[in-house]
Amino acid sequence: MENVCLDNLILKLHDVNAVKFGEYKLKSGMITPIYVDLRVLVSHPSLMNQVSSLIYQRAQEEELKFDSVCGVPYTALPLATIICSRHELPMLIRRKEAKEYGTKRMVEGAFCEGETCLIIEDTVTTGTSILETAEVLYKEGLKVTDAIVLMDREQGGVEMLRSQGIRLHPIISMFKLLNVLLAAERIDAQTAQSVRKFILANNTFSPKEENGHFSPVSKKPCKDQTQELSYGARAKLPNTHPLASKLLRIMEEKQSNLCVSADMAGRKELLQLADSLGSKICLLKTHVDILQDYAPGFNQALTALAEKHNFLIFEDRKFADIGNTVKHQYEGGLYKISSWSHIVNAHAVPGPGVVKGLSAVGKPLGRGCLLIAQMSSEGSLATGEYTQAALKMAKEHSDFVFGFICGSNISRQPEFIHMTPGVKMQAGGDDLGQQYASPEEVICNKGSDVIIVGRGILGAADRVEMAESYRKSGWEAYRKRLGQA
Ligand code: 5BU
Repeated sequence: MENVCLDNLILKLHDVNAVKFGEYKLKSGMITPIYVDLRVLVSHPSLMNQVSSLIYQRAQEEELKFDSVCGVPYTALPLATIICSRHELPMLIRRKEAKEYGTKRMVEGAFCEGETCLIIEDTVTTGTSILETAEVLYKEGLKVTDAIVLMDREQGGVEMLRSQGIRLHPIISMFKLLNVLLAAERIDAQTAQSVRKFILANNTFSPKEENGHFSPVSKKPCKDQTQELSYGARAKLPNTHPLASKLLRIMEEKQSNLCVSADMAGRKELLQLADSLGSKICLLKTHVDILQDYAPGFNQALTALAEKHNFLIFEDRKFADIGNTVKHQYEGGLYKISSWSHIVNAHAVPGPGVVKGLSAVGKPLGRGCLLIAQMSSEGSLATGEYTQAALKMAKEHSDFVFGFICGSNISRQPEFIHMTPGVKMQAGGDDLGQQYASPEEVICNKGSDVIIVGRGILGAADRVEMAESYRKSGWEAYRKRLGQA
């Protein structure tokens, strides 16, 4: 979506008083210094058209698959109408109250059980309006996997809906809106700052209250099984990165979606661990800079073990600098990471240059990269729009980026592999902000592909036995997701 186009829309929304600053009471009872009232849009046909186009464009960009469209009543109803009419898509209308007479249906329109409906909404604060609409649709046997919203107030709606199995795709976020209005001198810095403070202080969804992980325990039993491809089938897709294919094949062969995080200080101990757990894992994750006795021979020894036990090596280096610097950090220095680590990861924060720099070194060697789209630690800033930007960056560099570090399946593209750290049989966390979820939750409910386990295994009296239990739970959760268990 073009930035200029969005900036222009934001200014127009301000022109027509759809965005107001002052003191307003929301549906939830919260007093807010900014009010977004998109009901006025109906009086501005060109704006209605522009917004409808952006919503449809977003559905296309995300490659969403759906059979019908439903606008949350009332403001989004005419938007859905325009989209459906213009693109000849079937529309559904959700009734607010059941009819007193006749069919008593809560959803009007023709549909079949099992079909997927895309929800459209004008503004999201908590996400409950979308959830209410989804629940009405569920009762009729429909599925809801995605929703698109014009304006996300960034107060927890995305996270709340994700916890309920619905991906919310915002077009304008509150922070973006403030930046554009500030740059255009429509508001002063003090107003922008007070709204930002309000938004940050009033997040309506706290994952920690639920289970202290990236997002809370889903109340749904498991992801929709009909859309699931096996690891083996995903390995064969034409657009799957060769290294991702290799990893998916290893996972299928070894019946393991377990990555052990070998966070240890001694190289001998690390190599012993790799040898003893090698048969149970698809991936071994290292932090080479934790080693107190690193020596160049370590790389060869680890590579030999990876070959012996058929696992891949993932150096969790989290590159986060400009392209030119990461290129040198990846290739050179003491560790020469590119020479032995099949996979590395990078933060999206520097922009695409970080991927380009790493790719210049890694791609010719057949290496691959994961983008850190979310983190497991409490208070992580990698959420909402940032996660979406990481996703976009991955799609644009899929010749080198083949997946994500994330808390759940964020891309819906079976070519991408999703890996989740912060995994332990017992939920909870540590005293430095780590947050844990169980293998079942991560693989089955959240739809991630690989569990990354460190202390859950390293802290056990019998690491081999514990690794086997994690392998088993991760694999059972995957089979359950596929509908095979
Ligand atoms: P733990 O012992 O299972 O908590 O170790 C988790 C590992 O995963 C550890 O090496 C972290 O550096 C790594 N990690 C993480 O925990 N959370 C993240 O978001 C990312 C990496 Br990215």
